[in-house]
Amino acid sequence: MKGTVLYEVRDGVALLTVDNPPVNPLSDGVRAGLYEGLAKAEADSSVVGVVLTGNGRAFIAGADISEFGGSGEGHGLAEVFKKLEYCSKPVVAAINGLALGGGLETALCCNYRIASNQAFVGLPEVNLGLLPGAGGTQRLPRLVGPAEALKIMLSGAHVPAKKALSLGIVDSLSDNVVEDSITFIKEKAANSESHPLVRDLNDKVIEARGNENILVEAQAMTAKSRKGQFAPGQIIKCVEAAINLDDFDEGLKKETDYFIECLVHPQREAMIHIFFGERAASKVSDVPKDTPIMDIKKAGIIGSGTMGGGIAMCFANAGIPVHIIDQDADNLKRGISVIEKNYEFMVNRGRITTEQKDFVFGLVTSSLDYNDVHDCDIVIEAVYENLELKTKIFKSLDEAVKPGAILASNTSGLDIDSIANSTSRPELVVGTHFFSPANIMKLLEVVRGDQTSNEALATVMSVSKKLKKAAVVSLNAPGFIGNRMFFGYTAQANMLLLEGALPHQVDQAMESFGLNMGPFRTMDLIGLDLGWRARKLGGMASPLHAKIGDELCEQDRFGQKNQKGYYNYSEGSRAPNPAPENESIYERISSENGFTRREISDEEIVDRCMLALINEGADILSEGVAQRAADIDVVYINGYGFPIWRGGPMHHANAMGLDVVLEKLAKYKDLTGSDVFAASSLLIELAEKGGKLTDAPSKDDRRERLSFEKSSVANNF
Ligand code: 3H9
Repeated sequence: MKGTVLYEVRDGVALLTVDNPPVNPLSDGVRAGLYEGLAKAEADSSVVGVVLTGNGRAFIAGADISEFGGSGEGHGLAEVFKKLEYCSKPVVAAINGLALGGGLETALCCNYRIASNQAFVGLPEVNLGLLPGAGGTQRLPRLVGPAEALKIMLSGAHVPAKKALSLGIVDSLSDNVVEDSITFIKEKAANSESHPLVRDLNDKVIEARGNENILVEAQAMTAKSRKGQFAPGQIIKCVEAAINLDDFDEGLKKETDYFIECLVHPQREAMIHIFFGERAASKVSDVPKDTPIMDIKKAGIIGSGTMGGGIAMCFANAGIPVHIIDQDADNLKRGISVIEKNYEFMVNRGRITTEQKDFVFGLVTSSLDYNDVHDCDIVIEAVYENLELKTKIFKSLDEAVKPGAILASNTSGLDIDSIANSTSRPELVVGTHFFSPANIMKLLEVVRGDQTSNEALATVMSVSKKLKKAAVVSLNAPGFIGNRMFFGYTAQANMLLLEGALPHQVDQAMESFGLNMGPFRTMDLIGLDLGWRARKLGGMASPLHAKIGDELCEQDRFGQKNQKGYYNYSEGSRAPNPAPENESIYERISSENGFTRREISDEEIVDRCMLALINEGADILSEGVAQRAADIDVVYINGYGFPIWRGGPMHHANAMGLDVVLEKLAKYKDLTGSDVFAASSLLIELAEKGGKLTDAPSKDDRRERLSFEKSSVANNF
């Protein structure tokens, strides 16, 4: 059994402390401990009341997520909550830290709730494709009103203690939560005959009856932010039941039915795969757990452009002082003012207070001299992609920055080993590929060079957690993980265009599949001219898939940057408008390259774009560039707008079945004759065993097997 509940009697009060490190989920041992602890307190006539708290930083972080999909042994949560709610002695939840999901639901079954000033509460089940299935959807609306409860449940937000108090989720705050709760419950036991139960507080739900707006607004709130997700609609139906049903237990039954529908829905498995995947990605299989971590007290950034400024904000937001260097005074001034404007925007939107803005912006300093980053523990170079320039900068940094500090490059595809070899400390050089806008996008690809030390890697992984990034380690190989897959995906979209599909058809098909943005809108956003210019400079011919894009550039159509690319754009707007004038170009280039344009179905579009991702992902895995299949999914979801509810390309392949993936690859290889659809050997190997991509064997020899061929991704961007 996992976890336990410590029991002691202090001053006539039973103190039940949930002990299931690190965050006290309600595993089978905890459920048993709670049930038995409550029974013991009830049976002990010297006990007048019960205090329920948690050990360490959490009160209770929810149901044990690893148990979902299993058989669910021992006491069920409903049984434990019934025991708690109908305990013959008054119970106060002493919320010492995080009370999330089933954790907050536990507290809502107690008569009273006192929270520490540092606590957070919330019902984030929606992020796992679930709903609060242990009474949360029925009790929270009774405490805070249906509209507010819907906001909390549909956003999955962690509500800070002060706000929880103002909303009425907790009754009071304390700096000494356990001791104060003991005193409080003794006093209540002595002076009150009855003790409140949230289930009996009906005023707020009755008041909402007949007010259609509450549910309509909730639907509107999720239509965009949780597009394609199943659980939000289920949550709304639960709250509708809370509003309209007179009998609380009837509402609970509805909640259970809707919860089970979520539990068996494939989105739940996909989203929990990503929850554990993000946590697994932060662990590097061959870096021992006890590897020393360097203390990062100050960071330096080279370059004050969009990326440099965004990365600086990440450090400042994490409370780490950051110094920005630029060689050009005007650029630096502009860059710093962009950072200030970003923070002002956040204040205006109510995301941070003016005091918080002053604090974080106060952590950002700047100058023109490399020597001013000499005392930084990590320096991240964020200038434009040019190996020669980066190598030069690293030479200067190596001289200017104190020994022992990490030097990182924010490159999206250049060879980290070449950069590292220009310094006297290659073991301290690492790639940190942030995604734009760096202060918002969650993905961070951490590129491990040939000589990067375990300490440097472990330190960067640890600091990335402070920066609230989903960090994934990639070996130093062309395109790393994300851009290598993206290359194959956009190339496939371009092949579909050559064969007869139109950009808006491809985009609509992929957006209906769940992507935030279809490939042609994305290419217009990035700029069509990057690859075209690189090819021109290098005297290279356009590869087949780039023929149309290059021709558009020849006609001065570079994408959003000059308001015309695959689409047309109005001044100041990112909304794509049709570009019928391009159609004759598509027809001409198709015919020049021997294609007879044909009708292409949405199914073929989605299949071919997805297969390009899956097949490349399988190669990335078999080469050991990514440690595990879930890492690739974490990259794609956090950096490329892939829908979380599909669990990432690798999970999607597993869900389809690898035998089906192979059949489809064979079909499209026959149809197109393209090697893109020649199945990866790993897919064949795993399909033969009836396995999944998550079963891919680890590669011990992976670091020897790779070489960096700079040319292979240069063509795409
Ligand atoms: C629920 O409650 C359903 C009910 O309504 C109805 C039931 C009928 N279970 O994230 P961290 C592990 S659904 C199992 O690195 P942090 C995590 O995997 C649940 N394990 O720490 C990791 O393990 P490892 C609703 C869990 O400080 C370790 O704990 N609750 C759970 O950055 C440390 O986690 C949620 O959705 C769990 N519930 O963040 C909350 N939670 O060391 C989910 C964590 O082996 N959890 N672990 O990698 C979180 O959001 C974050 O973990 C938390 C701490 C904010 C708590």
